[in-house]
Amino acid sequence: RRRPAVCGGHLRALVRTQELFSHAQFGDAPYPGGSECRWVLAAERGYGVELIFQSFEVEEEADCGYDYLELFDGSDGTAPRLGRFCGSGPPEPLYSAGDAVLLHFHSDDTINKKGFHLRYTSTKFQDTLHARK
Ligand SMILES: [Ca+2]
Repeated sequence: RRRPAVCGGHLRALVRTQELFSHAQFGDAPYPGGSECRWVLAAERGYGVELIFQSFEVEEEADCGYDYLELFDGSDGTAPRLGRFCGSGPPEPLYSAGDAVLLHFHSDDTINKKGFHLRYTSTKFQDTLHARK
Protein backbone atom coordinates (compact mmCIF):
# COMPACT_ATOMS: atom_id res chain seq x y z
CA ARG A 1 0.00 0.00 0.00
CA ARG A 2 1.35 3.37 -1.05
CA ARG A 3 2.21 5.83 1.68
CA PRO A 4 0.37 9.15 1.47
CA ALA A 5 2.42 11.96 -0.06
CA VAL A 6 3.89 14.50 2.30
CA CYS A 7 2.41 17.79 1.24
CA GLY A 8 0.77 20.97 2.39
CA GLY A 9 1.73 23.33 5.16
CA HIS A 10 1.33 26.77 6.61
CA LEU A 11 3.19 29.36 4.55
CA ARG A 12 3.63 33.07 4.97
CA ALA A 13 2.78 35.24 1.98
CA LEU A 14 5.30 38.07 1.64
CA VAL A 15 5.70 41.10 -0.59
CA ARG A 16 8.48 39.11 -2.24
CA THR A 17 7.16 36.58 -4.77
CA GLN A 18 7.35 32.93 -3.74
CA GLU A 19 6.61 29.71 -5.61
CA LEU A 20 4.31 26.87 -4.75
CA PHE A 21 4.28 23.51 -6.54
CA SER A 22 1.68 20.76 -6.28
CA HIS A 23 4.45 18.29 -5.48
CA ALA A 24 8.24 18.27 -5.12
CA GLN A 25 8.86 16.41 -8.41
CA PHE A 26 6.81 18.91 -10.44
CA GLY A 27 8.09 18.94 -14.04
CA ASP A 28 9.82 15.57 -13.68
CA ALA A 29 6.91 13.37 -12.65
CA PRO A 30 3.14 13.64 -12.30
CA TYR A 31 1.64 14.34 -8.90
CA PRO A 32 1.13 11.26 -6.73
CA GLY A 33 -2.25 9.54 -6.59
CA GLY A 34 -4.12 9.66 -3.32
CA SER A 35 -2.92 13.18 -2.50
CA GLU A 36 -4.74 15.19 0.12
CA CYS A 37 -2.77 18.40 0.54
CA ARG A 38 -3.76 21.57 2.34
CA TRP A 39 -1.72 24.75 2.23
CA VAL A 40 -2.58 27.92 4.07
CA LEU A 41 -0.99 31.04 2.63
CA ALA A 42 -1.25 33.75 5.25
CA ALA A 43 -0.36 37.42 4.81
CA GLU A 44 0.20 40.08 7.46
CA ARG A 45 -2.91 41.69 8.87
CA GLY A 46 -4.14 44.34 6.44
CA TYR A 47 -2.72 42.52 3.46
CA GLY A 48 -4.36 40.14 1.03
CA VAL A 49 -2.94 37.20 -0.87
CA GLU A 50 -2.46 37.19 -4.62
CA LEU A 51 -2.09 33.94 -6.55
CA ILE A 52 -0.86 33.82 -10.12
CA PHE A 53 -0.86 30.42 -11.79
CA GLN A 54 2.11 29.65 -14.02
CA SER A 55 1.06 26.15 -14.98
CA PHE A 56 -1.97 24.00 -14.31
CA GLU A 57 -2.75 20.49 -15.45
CA VAL A 58 -5.04 18.35 -13.31
CA GLU A 59 -7.11 15.34 -14.41
CA GLU A 60 -10.27 16.70 -16.01
CA GLU A 61 -13.81 15.72 -15.12
CA ALA A 62 -17.04 17.69 -15.64
CA ASP A 63 -17.50 18.40 -11.93
CA CYS A 64 -13.80 18.10 -11.06
CA GLY A 65 -14.80 15.02 -9.12
CA TYR A 66 -11.57 13.04 -9.54
CA ASP A 67 -8.65 15.38 -8.98
CA TYR A 68 -9.03 19.04 -8.12
CA LEU A 69 -7.58 22.13 -6.55
CA GLU A 70 -10.04 23.92 -4.33
CA LEU A 71 -9.44 27.45 -3.07
CA PHE A 72 -10.99 29.08 -0.01
CA ASP A 73 -10.98 32.72 1.01
CA GLY A 74 -9.74 32.11 4.54
CA SER A 75 -7.57 29.78 6.57
CA ASP A 76 -9.90 26.78 6.77
CA GLY A 77 -12.55 24.88 4.83
CA THR A 78 -15.42 26.79 6.46
CA ALA A 79 -14.32 29.95 4.60
CA PRO A 80 -16.12 30.95 1.37
CA ARG A 81 -15.01 28.78 -1.52
CA LEU A 82 -13.34 30.66 -4.36
CA GLY A 83 -13.56 27.76 -6.75
CA ARG A 84 -12.73 24.18 -7.61
CA PHE A 85 -10.41 23.71 -10.55
CA CYS A 86 -9.35 20.82 -12.76
CA GLY A 87 -8.39 20.25 -16.37
CA SER A 88 -5.73 22.30 -18.10
CA GLY A 89 -5.14 25.97 -18.52
CA PRO A 90 -4.31 28.06 -15.49
CA PRO A 91 -7.12 29.68 -13.50
CA GLU A 92 -7.22 33.47 -13.57
CA PRO A 93 -5.10 35.35 -11.06
CA LEU A 94 -6.84 35.31 -7.75
CA TYR A 95 -6.98 37.89 -4.95
CA SER A 96 -8.20 37.08 -1.48
CA ALA A 97 -10.71 39.25 0.35
CA GLY A 98 -9.17 38.35 3.69
CA ASP A 99 -5.59 37.86 4.81
CA ALA A 100 -5.33 34.12 4.07
CA VAL A 101 -6.10 31.57 1.38
CA LEU A 102 -6.50 27.82 1.81
CA LEU A 103 -5.56 25.55 -1.08
CA HIS A 104 -6.81 22.00 -0.99
CA PHE A 105 -5.42 19.62 -3.57
CA HIS A 106 -7.04 16.23 -3.94
CA SER A 107 -6.12 13.40 -6.30
CA ASP A 108 -7.74 10.00 -6.60
CA ASP A 109 -5.95 6.70 -7.20
CA THR A 110 -5.74 6.72 -11.01
CA ILE A 111 -4.61 9.10 -13.80
CA ASN A 112 -2.14 11.61 -12.47
CA LYS A 113 -1.25 14.74 -14.44
CA LYS A 114 1.51 17.30 -14.38
CA GLY A 115 0.13 19.31 -11.45
CA PHE A 116 0.34 23.03 -10.83
CA HIS A 117 2.80 25.79 -10.19
CA LEU A 118 1.79 29.16 -8.88
CA ARG A 119 3.40 32.31 -7.54
CA TYR A 120 2.05 34.07 -4.50
CA THR A 121 2.63 37.39 -2.84
CA SER A 122 0.98 39.53 -0.22
CA THR A 123 -0.70 42.64 -1.51
CA LYS A 124 -2.10 45.65 0.28
CA PHE A 125 -5.87 45.59 -0.14
CA GLN A 126 -5.84 49.04 -1.67
CA ASP A 127 -3.33 47.89 -4.28
CA THR A 128 -5.46 44.87 -5.00
CA LEU A 129 -8.51 47.01 -5.68
CA HIS A 130 -6.39 49.24 -7.85
CA ALA A 131 -5.17 46.26 -9.89
CA ARG A 132 -8.74 45.12 -10.53
CA LYS A 133 -9.71 48.32 -12.35
CA1 LIG B 1 -6.58 11.23 -10.83
